[in-house]
Amino acid sequence: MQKPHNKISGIYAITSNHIDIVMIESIIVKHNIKILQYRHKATNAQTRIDESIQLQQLCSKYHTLFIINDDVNLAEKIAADGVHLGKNDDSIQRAREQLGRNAIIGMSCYNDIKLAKNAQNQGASYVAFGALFSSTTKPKATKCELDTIIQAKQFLNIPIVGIGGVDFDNQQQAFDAGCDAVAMISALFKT
Ligand code: TZP
Ligand code: MG
Repeated sequence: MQKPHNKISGIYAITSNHIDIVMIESIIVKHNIKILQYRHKATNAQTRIDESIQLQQLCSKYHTLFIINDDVNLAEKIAADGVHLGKNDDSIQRAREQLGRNAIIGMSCYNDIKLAKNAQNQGASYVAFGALFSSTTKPKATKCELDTIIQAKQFLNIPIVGIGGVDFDNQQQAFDAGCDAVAMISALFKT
């Protein structure tokens, strides 16, 4: 089994739909971001390639892990550090075959401990639970109680990422429950 990655800690930055490289760079520096995910729900294929290459270069400058949301083919194409999968995306096994043993593969587990157990068994590098708090970015996201994190922590040995409405005021509650990292979109990018 791979060793848990020590860069999956602290604030896990996820891009909003508007990519501003100068602003993202200042956030990486200010918050010592060790992992950044490119999440873009609307852009066309070429823009996704162009933006992800720019972000990849930025992340390598700061030794920040660079993860692509949903799209295993894009992650492979630009040689990102990994991919983040949800329930409608490729399987962990499929992503692992395509990206190789060193790729970071994250899995959304919503509020489902069984899903997290399976993800760990299938070789996920980390799991994400959420939404921990109410999220303006994804208002219809499944709600996940902090107690689910406390329970999940007892048997997971891969890092746990908390997501959904996490900001600088409530992040400590997520860390206290057992999150290794907290993912933020609006708290970082929507000022
Ligand atoms: N999954 C659950 S909530 C969410 C995702 C992708 C959005 C998180 O964004 P924000 O702005 O940090 O609540
Ligand atoms: Mg997804």
